[in-house]
Formats: sequence, C-alpha cells, structure tokens
Amino acid sequence: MEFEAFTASALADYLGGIAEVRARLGDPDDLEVVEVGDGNLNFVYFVTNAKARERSVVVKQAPPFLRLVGKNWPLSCQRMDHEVAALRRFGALCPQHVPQVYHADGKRFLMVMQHLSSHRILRHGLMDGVTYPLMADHLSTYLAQTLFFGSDLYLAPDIKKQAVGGAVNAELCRITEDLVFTFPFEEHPSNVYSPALPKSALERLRTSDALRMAAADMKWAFMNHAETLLHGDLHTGSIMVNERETYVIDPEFAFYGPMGFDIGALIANLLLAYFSRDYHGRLDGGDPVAYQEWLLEQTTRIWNGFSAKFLALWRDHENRSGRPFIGGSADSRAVDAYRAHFMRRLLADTLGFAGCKMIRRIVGMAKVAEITRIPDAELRAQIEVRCLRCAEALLVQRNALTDIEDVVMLARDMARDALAQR
Ligand code: SR1
Ligand code: MG
Repeated sequence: MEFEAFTASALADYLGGIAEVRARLGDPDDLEVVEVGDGNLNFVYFVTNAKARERSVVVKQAPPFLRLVGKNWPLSCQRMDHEVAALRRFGALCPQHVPQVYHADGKRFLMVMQHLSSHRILRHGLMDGVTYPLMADHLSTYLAQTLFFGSDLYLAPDIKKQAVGGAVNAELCRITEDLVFTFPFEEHPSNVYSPALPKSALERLRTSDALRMAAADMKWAFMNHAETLLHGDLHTGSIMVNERETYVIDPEFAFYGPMGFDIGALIANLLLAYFSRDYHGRLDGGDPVAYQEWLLEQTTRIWNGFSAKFLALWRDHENRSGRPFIGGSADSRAVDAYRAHFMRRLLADTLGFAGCKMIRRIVGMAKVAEITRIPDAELRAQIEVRCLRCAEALLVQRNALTDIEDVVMLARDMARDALAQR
C-alpha cells in the first residue's frame, strides 16, 4: 500500500474502526489529534478524547523516508515492524519499563501505543536540571533484563540463532554504521560542524591512529558481535521519566548486537549532559557542579546496578539449570573468574561505544539539543571540545579503565582541565 500521512479526521476514523482502540478512546468525533513528532524518523500523534482527557493513545507511523532529511533519503516502512516486535519482546521481559502496544498495522506502517502523559523525555528533564530518584535503578534493571534474557547466557543455542535471524535490521543498522562509526571520522558532506569548533579538534578525528583504530574496532564489534537483542538507539531522547517511573521507547533500531552498545549510548548521553551543564546550569545564575555530580553519580549507579543485576540473573539461571555456560561444575573457581572477565570486557565495549556515540553527536548530522541550544558559539565549541576529548579518552583507554569510578574521574578531569585553559 502507498504511504499516506493521516489527516486528523482520517486518523480519528481509522482508530474508531479498531475495537480495542475505540474501547480505550471512545467516540471518534470526540478525538483531538496533535502531531508531535520531533524525532528524526517518524510521524507521532497524540490522540486524546477531548471530553475525557485521560483517555489517550500515541500513534506512531513510519513514512517511507527519513523525516530529518525528507524524500531524498528513502527508507522502508518495515522498520515499524522491527519496532513493534522489539517493544513486544522488551515489554515481555521488563513490562514496568516498556510502553504497551495496543495495536499494530503492518500495511499502514503504524502502531497505537500507551500514552505516557505524565512523563517527559529524559533529555529535556536533564537540560532543566531535574533529578529523578529512581531512574538509575530502573534503567539498570531494564538493561540487565533485556540484555541478559536475549543472550546465549540464557537462551538455548538454536532459539538464540533463530532470534538473531528474525531481528536482522540491515537498513537501520546501516544508518548507525555510517553515522556513528564512519562519517564522523572522515570529511563527509553529511557532517555538520559548529562554527567555532577548532580545526585541530576535527583533525584529531582524522589523524590520530589510536583513535581511528579504536573506533574501527567498535564498528567491527557492532557489525559482527550478535550478543543479544539491543534497543539500538538508547539515548536520553528514547527514555521517558517522572519521579516514580521510567520507560524506554522507540526501539526501531533493534537488532542482535553487542551488549555494550546500549549501555554505551546511555552513558554517552549522560556525559553529553554533564559537559553541556556548563551552559544549562548557569542559565539561572546557578552553579552547575552539584547537578554535574548528580549526573556522574547516575552514571556510576547505572553501570554498577546493571552489573550486579546482570550477574545475579546469570548466577540464578546457572544455579537453577545446574549448567554453567563454561561447562563443568557450578562451584568451580573458573565460573566466577569468567564472569568477572566477561564484565570487564563488557565495560571496555561500553566505553568504546560511548566514545563513538559522543563523537557522532558533535560532528555528525543528527545532533542533540543540550549542545545545539547553546547560543554562544565560543562556549558551545569549548563544550564540544571537552566532549570530543573525553570521547577519545574513552575509546583509546577503554581497556585500561577497569571500573566506572575511573570513568567518572576522567570526566571530572576533562571538565577541570578545560576550566583551567580558559
Ligand atoms: C539519520 S537518523 C539519525 C539518528 O536518529 C536516530 O535517533 C538514530 O540515532 C540515528 O542515527
Ligand atoms: Mg528514535
């Protein structure tokens, strides 16, 4: 079927024709439709019953092109099928942190889902300096459950291989391969540099062999290490929060990839928030440091919480099955030694991916609001340089940074160094 963006009344009529959705929303004549999509890929509508505003849903529809660019960048609409399948899978694994899908229509490339009306996008909350007391606990649970239960540590080998095949998402993976791992490291026409960003900072991306090799290693891992079903785009714009709840949305980039890619995306975005706080935290004349420390504390709590929960799931599963992944008996010393080794390698991967994700948001085409909304070109460039230097250190030193406290210290040093240079 040809793609057609809905008019408000056509969408209301369409929803009225789906019994389950109509039961949630009520009479189509009472529906208010607002297009709110500010994302890079899709159309997103809030549909609300004007007479009973608690009755509302979100409708998400995939146009056959990249919305950020337009019809010149065609994309298949089947990406909506990936998103629906991933939401259902992650929803089964971690229902408290994944919105419900009420209806999916593969022919119209759309889905109808839970409206998180009392939550906001985490990126926006972080820009406003809001603290979320349960966020780190929730996100570490989400990561542990989704990453563990999709992997060979839990699934039978044949089931896992079927799952890998079923989750192939070549088109959207290609976007990541290009925009995250390739274009930022070359002179590519899609790159966008902020006006005062020093040439020397860009040159490092092209000329530092250690950095280039580290980024290439991460690209290889992304393309070849089918470890688990990933969200695939877990930045702070893919998370909705309030004081009590945390939801992970938008898994259209889901595929079987390396675990560290999701964790790294999240940590990268917390670090972007950390460095850009030097602007946002001074907006009301305040001192950014307290909130920056809160961001670093969340980074620590997310990694440490994830690590403890993931290891607990792993131990528990092996104790129940009596079959350690490495074979032999469950109480052998090698079992624990292997788990510790696995987590060290996963942290190194996480940091490498975090570095690539930070770099792409500074020099690539798809940027983040905490950076682009800094109006002073000089200050923006200073903050961007700090992000790039931190990203480079994460990539190059990823095997030497053996715990998350090292990462936090490194970020603090980068911020301090930069202050000293003023
Ligand atoms: C070309 S699409 C740009 C970016 O938007 C998504 O959120 C992904 O991060 C993608 O790389
Ligand atoms: Mg998205």
